[in-house]
Amino acid sequence: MHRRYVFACLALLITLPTQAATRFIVRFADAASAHAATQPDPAPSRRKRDVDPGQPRHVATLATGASVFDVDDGNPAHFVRFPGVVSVEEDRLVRPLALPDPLYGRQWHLHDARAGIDAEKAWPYTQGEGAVIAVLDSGSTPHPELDGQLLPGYDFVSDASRARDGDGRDPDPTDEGDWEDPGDCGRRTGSRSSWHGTHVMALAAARRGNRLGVVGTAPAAKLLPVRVLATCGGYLSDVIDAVAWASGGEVQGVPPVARRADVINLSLGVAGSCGAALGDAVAQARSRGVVVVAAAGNEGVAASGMAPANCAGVISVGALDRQGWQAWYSNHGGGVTLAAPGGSLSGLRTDDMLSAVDQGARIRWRSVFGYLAGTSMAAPLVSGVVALMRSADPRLSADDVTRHLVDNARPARCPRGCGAGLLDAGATLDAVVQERGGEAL
Ligand SMILES: [Ca+2]
Ligand SMILES: [Ca+2]
Repeated sequence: MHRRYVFACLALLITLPTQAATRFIVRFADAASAHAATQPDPAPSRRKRDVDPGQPRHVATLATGASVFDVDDGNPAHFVRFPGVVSVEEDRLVRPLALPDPLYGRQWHLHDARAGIDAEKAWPYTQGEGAVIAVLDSGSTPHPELDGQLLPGYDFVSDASRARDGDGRDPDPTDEGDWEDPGDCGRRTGSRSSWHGTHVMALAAARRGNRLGVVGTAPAAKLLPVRVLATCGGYLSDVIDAVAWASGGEVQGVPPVARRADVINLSLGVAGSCGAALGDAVAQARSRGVVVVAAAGNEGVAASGMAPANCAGVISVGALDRQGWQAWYSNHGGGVTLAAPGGSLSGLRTDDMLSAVDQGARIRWRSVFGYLAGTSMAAPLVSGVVALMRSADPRLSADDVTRHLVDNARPARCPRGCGAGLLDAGATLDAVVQERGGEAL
């Protein structure tokens, strides 16, 4: 199954016909012969073309002086009519040599015709080159899918008692595990470490073509890992400072970010109003041109009651299931900007979202892949598409980004409301490129 998808994707990247060869590269003995062969027929005759389908048509002259011709019936014998021909060879199709990512076929959220975001239509334009996605989350783990993807991030967890790295803020955003023992955080039962930040980051920008695992929505974008969540969550004050820092603002005691993010992903939330301080941080980020994306929440209630999804100017993302319908757990209503695949959470894991995680139940053990579901998984798909958009047109404002995402979303079955519907990477990138003027990247 996945092989078929991978090949479909390669065909898109190449966008050349694969049937019988009709193009030839021809070398001539001298410039005069080449010139004679590549000049158009001074008296083109429709009747002549009718009886001579093999008339080579000049396509291009190459830097080496050789010429490229199209021949309708693919027969190189037609070149005998040209004087001074030295060699005729087929213009062969060259393919990318990277091997496919073996788990790509299971990433229905990227390519399923009904429930996916149609990423394969967006990738020929760009895979996110030059764009930066800040992921404010539990931090990153060493994982081959993130090798070369991570910019120097920061640990904004100020409370050493829950940070598990023995201190407050520091330049190492590594996830130390967020497992809970029974009784922690006021909960009776314990839980395993989630490696939530790694999963979210790989959904946004896992490496593509590395013969390993999964593919991110914007696989050539860079990730800025910012740790704000630890055991029992994280303080809003740390999130506020992290939004400021990732968007290029000054934060006391923290060196400025080397490259400000194009988009900030917030797969986190708390019930209640946005609040003035968080609202200020979001407004300042947007004033610097940074797009802020937040998960709408998993409580099955109105998204308008969940911060930061309800902060003014934030793109609030609801979740759809494997069938492309509103996920049962997703927050909903007028507070949702649009929706993206988040997994069914039905017990059938393959209907959830596959991404990179660590296998450790408490501390890091080894890099693996695993399924999670939630609006936390939907948001990074939107953030990834924002990176594609910014890569295609860095001049897009935060409002332009929202408008394109909304205008190009697909209708989704959301009886309780999921904003504009299903995120559509292909249609959105089509629109961005068209508005840019259609010039090549
Ligand atoms: Ca620390
Ligand atoms: Ca990969």
